[in-house]
Amino acid sequence: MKDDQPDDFEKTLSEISAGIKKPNILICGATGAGKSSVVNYVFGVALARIGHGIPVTQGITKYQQENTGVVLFDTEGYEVGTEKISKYKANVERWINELRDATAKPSKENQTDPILSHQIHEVWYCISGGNKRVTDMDVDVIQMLRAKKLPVAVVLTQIDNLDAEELEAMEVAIRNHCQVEFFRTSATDDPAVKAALQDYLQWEELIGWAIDHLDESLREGFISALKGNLDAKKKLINHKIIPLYTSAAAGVALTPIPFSDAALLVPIQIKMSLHIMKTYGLDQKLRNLSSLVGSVVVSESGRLLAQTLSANLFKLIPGVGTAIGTTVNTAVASSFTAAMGYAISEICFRCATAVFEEGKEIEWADYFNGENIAKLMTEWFKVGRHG
Ligand SMILES: Nc1nc2c(ncn2[C@@H]2O[C@H](COP(=O)(O)OP(=O)(O)O)[C@@H](O)[C@H]2O)c(=O)[nH]1
Ligand SMILES: [Mg+2]
Repeated sequence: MKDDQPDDFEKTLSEISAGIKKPNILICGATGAGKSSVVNYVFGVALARIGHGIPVTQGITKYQQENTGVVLFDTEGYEVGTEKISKYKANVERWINELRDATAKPSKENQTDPILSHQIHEVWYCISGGNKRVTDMDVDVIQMLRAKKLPVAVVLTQIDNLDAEELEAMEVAIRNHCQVEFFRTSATDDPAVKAALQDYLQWEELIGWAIDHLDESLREGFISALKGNLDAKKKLINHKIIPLYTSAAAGVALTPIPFSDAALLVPIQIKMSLHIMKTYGLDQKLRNLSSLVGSVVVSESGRLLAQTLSANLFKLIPGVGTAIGTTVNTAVASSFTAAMGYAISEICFRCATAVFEEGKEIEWADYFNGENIAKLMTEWFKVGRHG
């Protein structure tokens, strides 16, 4: 392997990031409503860590990281009973109007993709259970946002501060006055409180709402930015990401290529593998992981192809045809790449489960190796592609 390859993997990873469109999410609510806690719970602490934000206008801070798939706009909020209350609504409204004007008149910096980069795609409006009430101000701001045709969800936060009756009263108030969907949450990390609230918490429903209200083109960014949610990530990988690369692989073999040229598929497989790894958030966990994953693909791809051939696995794929003896055709190229994608996704899923959900320290090379990839690829050829 050349010395400069690890840098190439980093570069590929940056290219992947650059190709992912990011939704802009506006986080509203009073000071202390729990906005930062919601963001940390859903996306992980790294995104909203103090000091990372850039003020975009008075009272609104933008949180964006190159390798994270969402852009968050955190509003400073308002303290109940101060003159900031009236300023808050005016501020947010003015800023949304300015964004829309900028979108309507493409300028130098937004000409590439004005619609996507210069508007708010959805609003999460936090109302704290700690305050035990929905204020006129909340209702007012929510109605203003709805009038602008923005998708708005109320995040009813800190429900651990409410008894059943108080919760019911707040829900009635939100239903009657806000007329938007709402989701009950608590960011408490007390296991006993969490267990007691289990039937009430709606984090998953909030995330489902958030995905449903984003344009298809923005969903990958959102899902990849989520903390955990490994099943949603796996689904995205299987249905959206791997197919991009199997098509690319098929394209390379439109005119069947000799087996000796199968290395032409390797760059596609490397990019696919890094894309999968990134979607599970593993790139943020370990910088060197990209070179490990990349170099395993580089060194194993040829051997995996030979093994797949000698085990007659391609025969299980319709459309492989008679050319199998000497050349890689589109069916071979795409099924081989799909099988590898499945294998890498399974391995990354297991790593992510161990690292993020079980808090384990793992030896990456125990997971990422030719033997594990081969085993899972065989599984794909035999059963996986049917499920
Ligand atoms: N009991 C409880 N406290 C919370 C919860 N979420 C946030 N808090 C606390 O409420 C305060 C304000 O939260 P923060 O997320 O900073 O609110 P922000 O000002 O809207 O960003 C902090 O002291 C948090 O620790 C929750 O779900 N339950
Ligand atoms: Mg905050």
